[in-house]
Amino acid sequence: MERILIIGAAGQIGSELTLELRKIYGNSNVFATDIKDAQADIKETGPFQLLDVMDDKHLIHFVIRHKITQIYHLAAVLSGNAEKLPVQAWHINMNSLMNILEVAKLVEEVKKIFWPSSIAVFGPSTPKQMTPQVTFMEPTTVYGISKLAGERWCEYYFKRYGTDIRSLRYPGLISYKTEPGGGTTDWAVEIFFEAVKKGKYTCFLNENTVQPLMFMDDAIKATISLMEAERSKLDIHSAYNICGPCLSPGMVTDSIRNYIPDFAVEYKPDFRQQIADSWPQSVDDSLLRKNIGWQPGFDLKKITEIMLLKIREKNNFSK
Ligand code: AKB
Repeated sequence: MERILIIGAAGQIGSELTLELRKIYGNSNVFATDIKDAQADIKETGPFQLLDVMDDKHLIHFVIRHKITQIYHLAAVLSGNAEKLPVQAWHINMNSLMNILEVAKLVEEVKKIFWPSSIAVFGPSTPKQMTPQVTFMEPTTVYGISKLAGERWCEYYFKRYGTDIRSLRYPGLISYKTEPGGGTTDWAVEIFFEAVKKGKYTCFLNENTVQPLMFMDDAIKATISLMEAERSKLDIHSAYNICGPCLSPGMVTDSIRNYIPDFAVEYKPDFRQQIADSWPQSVDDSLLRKNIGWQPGFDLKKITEIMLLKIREKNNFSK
C-alpha cells in the first residue's frame, strides 16, 4: 500500500495533484503538507499538516511516523521571485531538494520521489524551437540554475544510491483552481482571470513572446503516468522534456476575444521579458511520448473554454 507525502500541497500544482492522488490511493494515504494553510477541500478530504521541508529533522520524523513510501516535492521559489532574492531562492530551492534526497537515501520505505524541473533549465544558447532533450544548458536565472543543479543531483542519487527520482521539465502551467505566484509564465493564467473579472489586462511580456505552456489536467496526467511507469521503461533519470501548446499573449488574447469580444490588453514588458527571451519557444518531448505514451489532450480552444467557464463559476459571474 502506498503512503504519499505531498510537499507544497497548497500551491498551484499541489492543490490539484493531491486530490487526484487521493482518488487513486485513498484519502487517508495521501498526506498533504505546506508551510501555509491549504484550501478547504484539501483539509476536508484527507490529512493536512503544516510542514517546512527546510526543517530536515521534522521532515524525517514525519516520513518515518507516517510510513511514507512516495514523496512529491512541489515547493519552490519560481523564476521571477527568485531574481528578487537570488541567494535566498537558491538556498530554498537547493536545500529543500537535498533534504528530500537524503530522506529517500536514509529511509528504506521511501521508494519513489517526484520533483518538478522546468523549461528554465535552458538558456540563451539552447536551440529555441523543438528544444531537444539533451542540448546546451546555460540558464541565466537563479531559478534555472537551481533546477539544472537539481536535475544533476537527482541523477547523481540515482546512479550512486539507486534512488528512484522522476521529474518533468514543466512548461508554464495554466489552471483555474490556484493561481501561480512569481513565475515568468504567470501571464498565461492571469490573462484569463483578468478577462473575466475586469475585461482588461496589462501583460508583463510583449504580444509576440511565444512560450511552451500546458493545461493543468495534462500536467497531472503526465506526472501520475510517469510515477506509475515501470522503472525499466524510463531512459531518463534527471528530467524529461514535456510540452503542450506553444502560445504568445497575442494568441491567447485572440482566443479569449472569441468569447469576450471587447477584451482589452496592454503590453508593458518588465524584467521577466528578458527571462522569457532566454527560454525555449517549443520543446521536443518525443522521448517522454515513447517511454510512457504521453500525449497532451488540451489545445488553446479547449483551454480557453474551460478557463473562462470555471473562472466565471468561481466568481459567480454569469456573463
Ligand atoms: C516560471 O515561470 O517560473 C514557472 C516555470 C516555467 O517553471 N512557471
